Amino acid sequence: MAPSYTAKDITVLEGLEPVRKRPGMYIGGVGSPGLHHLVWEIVDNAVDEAMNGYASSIALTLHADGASVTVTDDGRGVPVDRHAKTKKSAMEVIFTTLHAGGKFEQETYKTAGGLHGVGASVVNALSKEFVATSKRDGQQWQQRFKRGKPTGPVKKIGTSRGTGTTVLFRPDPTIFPKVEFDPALIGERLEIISYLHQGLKVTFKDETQKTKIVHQHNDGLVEYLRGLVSARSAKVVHEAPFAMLKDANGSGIRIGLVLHWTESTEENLRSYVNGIPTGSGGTHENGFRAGLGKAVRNFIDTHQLSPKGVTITTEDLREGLIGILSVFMGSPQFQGQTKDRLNNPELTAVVDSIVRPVLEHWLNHNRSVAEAIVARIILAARAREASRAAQEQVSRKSATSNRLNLPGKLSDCTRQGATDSELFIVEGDSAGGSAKQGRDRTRQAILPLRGKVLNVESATLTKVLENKELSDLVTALGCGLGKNFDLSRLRYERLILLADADSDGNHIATLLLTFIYRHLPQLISNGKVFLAQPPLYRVDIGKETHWALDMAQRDAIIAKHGKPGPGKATPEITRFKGLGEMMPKVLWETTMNPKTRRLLKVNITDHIITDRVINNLMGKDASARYRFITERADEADHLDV
Ligand code: TSJ
Repeated sequence: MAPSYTAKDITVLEGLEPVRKRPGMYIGGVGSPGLHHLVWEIVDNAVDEAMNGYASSIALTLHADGASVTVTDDGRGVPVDRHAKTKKSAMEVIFTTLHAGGKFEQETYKTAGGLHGVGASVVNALSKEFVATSKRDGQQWQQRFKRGKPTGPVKKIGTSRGTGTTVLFRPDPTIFPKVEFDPALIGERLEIISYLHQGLKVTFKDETQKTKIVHQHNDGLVEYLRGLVSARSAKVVHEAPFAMLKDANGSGIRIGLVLHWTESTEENLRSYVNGIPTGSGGTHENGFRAGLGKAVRNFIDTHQLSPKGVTITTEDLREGLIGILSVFMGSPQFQGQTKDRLNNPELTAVVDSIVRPVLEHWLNHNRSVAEAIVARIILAARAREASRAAQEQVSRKSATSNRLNLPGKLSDCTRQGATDSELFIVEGDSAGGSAKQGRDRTRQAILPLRGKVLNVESATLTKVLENKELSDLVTALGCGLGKNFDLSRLRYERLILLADADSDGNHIATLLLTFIYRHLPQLISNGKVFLAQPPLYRVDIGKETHWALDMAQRDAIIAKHGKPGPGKATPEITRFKGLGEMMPKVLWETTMNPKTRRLLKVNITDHIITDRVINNLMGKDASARYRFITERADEADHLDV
């Protein structure tokens, strides 16, 4: 039978059923990123109201159950008036109508509804409870929904003084396997929003931890940049940063850019489009780079500052440069696997043509600053020439699969290829010996560390590579580092740090994690780095020895044994002294055997916060640092290997 479509069918198609059927198409998946996508969607709607000039304050409450969120703004309040024909209120239409095609179903997508959002109706569809409240014209209006369906009409629930919108939602556990919001992730995002939208008051009330934070930055990007610069504790090349906030005439595009050159050897540029991080860059970043290059080169040429004997590359211009680029525009198109690269071709020329003259003007009107920056750039060019040899040597070593070039103290695994293989970094000789004997030699390699690991926080890359322990580690990993990093050459599937559970062990693990975080961050972001969990207690009962990972296990062992009495020995508890005292077999059973061990996966959510914390902690109390890093480690109990 031929299908006959009626108006009723079309309504169904525009309803929210497709969202519940295929949530992944709209929010990218039903795991943690998808779950948090719901929060970003609602927050973005409130931020839009502020961007349009109607709201000055937004607030998010994460409720004590960790599974529901309320977002409020002091804007105009969503409209509630009834549509003459449909008899439905505007509020109901907003929250029950699907606005656009799914965000993740096309390679590129255009925005609809909010600035980048899939629409609040998607959040409604995926929530087992959704309550919208609008304060306007002196009244308070409210409508409730379950799984996208209204449970009643919009109701007047009282009077109100101010205006604004409040949305409470509780994601549907039949859609999301785990409904548990991450306060750290939400807090970081809200903090960044407060910088990108200068002046906006952003409140985060976290009832799971009974905390409340208010962010408000009247100097927006400049304050954000100041935080990044001091977090890196890098010496600055000039005092006042470059700052620009400009509307591109007639295009509705607004560009914010702040720059500060430092003596650090790295470049650190963060970019955003409509407040969304663009970690993979894109056309706006390309435009910035082009504009920067032209402005600086023009300045160098005009004032005849060109150095003799070296050519300045575009990378030299940006060495030590810390910057933030924030673009607001009408219809951003995002591309790439994680949709974090801007793809609108027109943006390159727009950003270039705005940045170049403003930057050139700034350089010409701040001559001493400009000359300091140029000196920094020339230094970068000379240092690049000088350090190239050192770096090439290391990457040549690590690039080759020739085993003869591997460090002498590495006990490699016998099976070749990264699949299923693990590299254990073990501190100390005796522990290294136990690990070597206890391991599964086909797939577990051991690299003992004997010398002193360098505190890399303030060291240059060249200095880092002179450190034997670290250069051995880089060689064993095989993936190179810095500009020569190549994940596909990593020789192991996992890198596992195995250190004593005491303060010395913590210290070494911290230094190694800091090194990895600074110079091999891709290992962390790709989930390759783990901390082994050696037992904390040894329980001797008569002739038997048991090991416990924590107090609960220790107490369980004692309870199982029963009360000491005639013919029953008293359990003797010793706090674990060090890996060296463990027999290889015990080390295998408790710490290395994939079937019985417990690993912590190292997982760093956002770099601004982590940068700041690591810098604050380095050089102070080592155990505090270690606690910070491991508190941020995710449990990885059930690794199927
Ligand atoms: F995501 C969301 F839709 F649920 C949501 C929207 C959540 C939150 C916390 C706030 C908002 C929101 C929407 N805040 N402000 C608005 N504004 C409007 O929807 C609005 C208000 C007035 C008028 C008007 O023409 O009078 C038009 C609009 C679109």
